[in-house]
Amino acid sequence: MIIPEHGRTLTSEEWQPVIDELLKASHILLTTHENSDGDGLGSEVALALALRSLGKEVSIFNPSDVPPNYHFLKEFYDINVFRDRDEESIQDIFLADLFVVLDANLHDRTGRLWPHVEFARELGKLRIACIDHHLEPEDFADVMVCETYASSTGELVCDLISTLSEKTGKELFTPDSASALYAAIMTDTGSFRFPKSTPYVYRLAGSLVEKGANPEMVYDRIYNSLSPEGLKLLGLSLSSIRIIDNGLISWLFISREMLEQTGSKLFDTDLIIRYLLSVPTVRVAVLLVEMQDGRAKVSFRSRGRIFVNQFAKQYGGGGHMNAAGCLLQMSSEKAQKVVYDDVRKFAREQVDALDSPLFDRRM
Ligand SMILES: [Mn+2]
Repeated sequence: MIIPEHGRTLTSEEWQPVIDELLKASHILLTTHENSDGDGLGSEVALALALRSLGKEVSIFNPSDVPPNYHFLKEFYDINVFRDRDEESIQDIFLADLFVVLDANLHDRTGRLWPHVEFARELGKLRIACIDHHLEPEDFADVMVCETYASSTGELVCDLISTLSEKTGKELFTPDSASALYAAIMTDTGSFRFPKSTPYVYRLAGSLVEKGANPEMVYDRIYNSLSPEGLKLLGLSLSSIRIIDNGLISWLFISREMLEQTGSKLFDTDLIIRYLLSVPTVRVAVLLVEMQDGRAKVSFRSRGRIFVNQFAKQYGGGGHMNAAGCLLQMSSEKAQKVVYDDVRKFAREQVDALDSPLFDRRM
C-alpha cells in the first residue's frame, strides 16, 4: 500500500485498461451508488463532460435522486434517475457498450440498475468498468481501478482525465468539470480535514481552482443548504443526542415522527451527523434513522484508528475507516437495541486495543 502522506497518481500504464475501454466505447453509461453523495456525483459529471468532448455519447443514470444540495451539478450535466418501469431508462442500458461504476465497488451498490446491466451483459456487448477508493472491492467488472490510498473517487477521476488529456492531446478539463471534481474531493475529505488529505490532495485542489473551479460557490451550495425544516430537525436532534460510556460514544435516533413533526426529509439527516463528533471525547458516533419503508439507516463515524467499516460489515454495510453505514431490514426498535449493544462492545474493544502497549502508534 502506498503511504497516504505522500499521495500519488497512477502511471499511464495503470490507467491503460480503463482508457482502452473508454476510447473503444461509443455509448457510455455512468452511475454511482445508491443515496449518492458529492464524490460519486461530482466524479460522474466531470467524467461525462470529458468523455462528451471526446465525441462519446454519455448518459448518467443513478439508482437514487440527487440530494438538493448537489442540484448545481445537474446544471453541468444531465443526471437521470433510473426508473425500473421506464422504457427509455432501460433502453439506455441496452444501447450502451460500456457501464462505468464510480465511487462504489460492489455490484449491489448500483441498486435497481444491476439486474438490467446483468441482462444486457448476458446478451453480449456491454462491458463494465469500476473506479473507486473504498476498502474490499468485489471482482464484478471487466476493468477496475480500486485504490484505497485515494481521498476520493474524484481524486482518481482527476488523474484519469489528466491522463486522457495527455493521450488524446486535448485539454479535457473545463471550469464546470473542475468545480464538479472540487466538490467530489471537498466532500469526501470533510473539507480537506480527513487523514487522506495529503499534500498531493491540496495541490490537486489548487490545480482545479486554476482550471476554473469555484470553491466559494461549491462550498456554499453544498453546506449552506439546510432547509427551514432541516434546521428544525437539527434543533430537535441536538437535544436528543445521547453521550454514553463516559463520553466514548454519541448516539442519535431520528424517528419518523421527528421527520414528520418538522416536515423534514431523509437527506436533511445527512447534515446532522457531523455534530455527533463535535464532543472531543467521542470516538464512535452512531446515527440511526427510521426510514419510511420500515428499514433503519445507520451511519457510523469515528475518530482516529477505529475501523467503523469493519463494524458496519457485520450488518452487510461498509465504507471507510472513519465513515461507514448500513441499512437494516428490521424495525427501528429492534435495530436500536441490536446496534446499541454491539456498538458499545465494539467501541470498548477498539479503544482498549489502541491503549494497549502492543499497539504500534506509528501505524
Ligand atoms: Mn467516495
